[in-house]
Amino acid sequence: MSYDNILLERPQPGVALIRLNRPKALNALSRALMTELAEALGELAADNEVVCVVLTGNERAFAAGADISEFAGKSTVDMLTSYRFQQWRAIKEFPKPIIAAVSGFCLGGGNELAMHCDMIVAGENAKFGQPEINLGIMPGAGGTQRLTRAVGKFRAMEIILTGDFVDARQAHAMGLVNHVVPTELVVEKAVALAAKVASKAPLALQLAKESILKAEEMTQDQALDVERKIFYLLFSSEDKDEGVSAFLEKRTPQWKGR
Ligand code: DAK
Repeated sequence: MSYDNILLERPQPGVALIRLNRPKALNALSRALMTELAEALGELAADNEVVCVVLTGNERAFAAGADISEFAGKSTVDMLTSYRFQQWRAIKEFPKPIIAAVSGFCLGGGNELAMHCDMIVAGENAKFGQPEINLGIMPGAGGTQRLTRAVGKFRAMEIILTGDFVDARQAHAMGLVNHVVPTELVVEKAVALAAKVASKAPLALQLAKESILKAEEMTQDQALDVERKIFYLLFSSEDKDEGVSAFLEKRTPQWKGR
């Protein structure tokens, strides 16, 4: 499939790289871009050659938020009837591990998009924020929830209520970011991390991701129950037999994703 607002690459075996590509608008998440992103994720979810995905922007911006020009003149009913929740659902429900490689501005819906990912690698020039308050609105794609869970109530309050940005080191100290690297190395680092992830058993990766996300959605008892059952489920996979045999035979496992 070909896209106008994103670029799709295969930098390593098992790894797909999506670059948001509206540089003149700091990768603002227009409806067209979000539609393409959702389509690309659908394509990658179904592709057995892809085990892990990296999502990035460019050096100046990961994404500066929703495209504000699309908000002009819109009413509540316009938003309710036309805003495409399913585009965000494709990201929320993407089954494979996805790593955000963030340089420059990562704001509003851009930060919410990064927080939909499973890990965040930041360049030293990254700036994270939820500046919706300056537009007279508030985060609407999970910012009040995911940011609060990531950094805690008091820090989330300050970021969302002031609209101030935090830099990469501050975001790392808060637990929003996995790694901070020189800006020019952010994609390289994220792809290397993705390649490491992609070398593991694909089914186990997907089910571990699903189980980790339950920690945010369920009580601990419920989530422990889900974890145990998912763990048992993997005992019917060929990769479990292969992983255990390879360990016992002191050789590298050959995963099938089955
Ligand atoms: N939308 C549209 N265009 C944008 C943009 C945005 N978010 N951010 C930047 N641009 C455009 C600028 O208009 C400018 O275009 P030209 O004038 O050159 O044509 C170009 O990008 C360069 O920007 P600046 O000239 O402003 O560059 P600066 O370096 O001076 O400033 C900045 C960079 C990032 C600080 C500034 O551009 C800025 O403050 N941008 C807006 C950031 C912002 O407020 N973001 C939050 C938007 S609200 C939902 C899903 C998503 C959302 C909500 C609900 N549901 C599923 C329900 C998300 C909402 C939001 O993100």
